[in-house]
Amino acid sequence: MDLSIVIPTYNEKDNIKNIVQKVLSEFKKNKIKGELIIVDDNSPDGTGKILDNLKKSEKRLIVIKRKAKLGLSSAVLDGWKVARGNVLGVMDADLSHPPEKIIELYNPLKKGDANIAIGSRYIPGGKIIGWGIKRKMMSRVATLLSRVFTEVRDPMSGFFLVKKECIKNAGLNPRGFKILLEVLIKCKSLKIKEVPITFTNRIRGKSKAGIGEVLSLLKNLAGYLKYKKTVINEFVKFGIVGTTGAIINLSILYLLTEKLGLYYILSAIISFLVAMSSNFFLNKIWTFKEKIKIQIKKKYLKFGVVSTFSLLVNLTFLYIFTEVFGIYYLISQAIAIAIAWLLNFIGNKIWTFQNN
Ligand SMILES: Nc1nc2c(ncn2[C@@H]2O[C@H](COP(=O)(O)OP(=O)(O)O)[C@@H](O)[C@H]2O)c(=O)[nH]1
Ligand SMILES: [Mg+2]
Repeated sequence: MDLSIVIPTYNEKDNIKNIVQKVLSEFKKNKIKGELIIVDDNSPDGTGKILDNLKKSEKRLIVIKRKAKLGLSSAVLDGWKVARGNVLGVMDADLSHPPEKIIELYNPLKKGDANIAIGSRYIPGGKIIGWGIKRKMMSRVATLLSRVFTEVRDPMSGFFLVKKECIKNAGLNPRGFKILLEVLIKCKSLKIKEVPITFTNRIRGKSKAGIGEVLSLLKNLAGYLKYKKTVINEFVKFGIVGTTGAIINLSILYLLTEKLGLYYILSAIISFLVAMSSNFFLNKIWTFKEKIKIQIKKKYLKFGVVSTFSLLVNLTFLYIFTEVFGIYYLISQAIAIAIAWLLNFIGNKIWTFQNN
């Protein structure tokens, strides 16, 4: 057996037959020795019965029935446990992930060019059809947050193939909705290939992603800090650099205004620019360990954009906390600085100093 694809299902009666037939016909068409493993959580809509019928005629279909809705990641892991292929995969039952892309994901693994291939919505050529603005925003924010831990463009994708040897002994956490991120963080020596896909929102059935899934993602993200000590390291260094920046800013402001007699607003602009530049260089070479020369102009500009944005965020929160919530302005500012500082770090880590 070469390839085992797992599809977790919960209430997918209107999609299940279609997706099973499409995946199996992709195996046939591309001469892949594959099996399809459906893990159903006792769907009350009768998905299980349809599966029983399909199984009679499809010998490459394996059905695992679990007692209750036990979660998406755990369903995938249970499917992988019985998988016989040396390449394991996942996709949704709702036809959001195009089955005709399976071969494009499979080829780089077969050739040895990669050991994990991801169907990606956020690289050139990839797109999303049928999501409203709210869902798009939520996906973007979650993706940005998780990119603190990985350089993959679409670490929230639910469509990927990975060599079995990569996930062995990785200790993957069964709690959660995003098994790919789990794999990207815990598996070592991954050679990653992202393949653009068009994600089409489900036409039939309801999405199971809700507030519970968002909360579990945030919890998992916090836990990932443990695995990515470099992120904590960078965060601390970023904080130290910021503190030196503040000292430089105040000193120059003082010198220019008091000793050279410059108008204090002009001094403030100059001292801001000097401090920002010093922050930029220190973060480039010390915090994020880059060669000084790499894309210096472009990155300087990006750093400037993030710094300015974070200053605006700071002022906005200062205003809201003080004027709307009536908090004492110094306390408002302390909270606002913390928020702006976190965004400043994330923005620079995943945008300015991301090198792919
Ligand atoms: N077995 C199982 N499958 C689930 C569970 N939650 C979601 N799924 C399935 O996982 C896939 C992704 O869920 P979906 O609702 O499409 O999420 P979305 O694409 O993020 O909106 C679908 O095939 C669902 O049927 C679960 O708790 N157990
Ligand atoms: Mg879906």
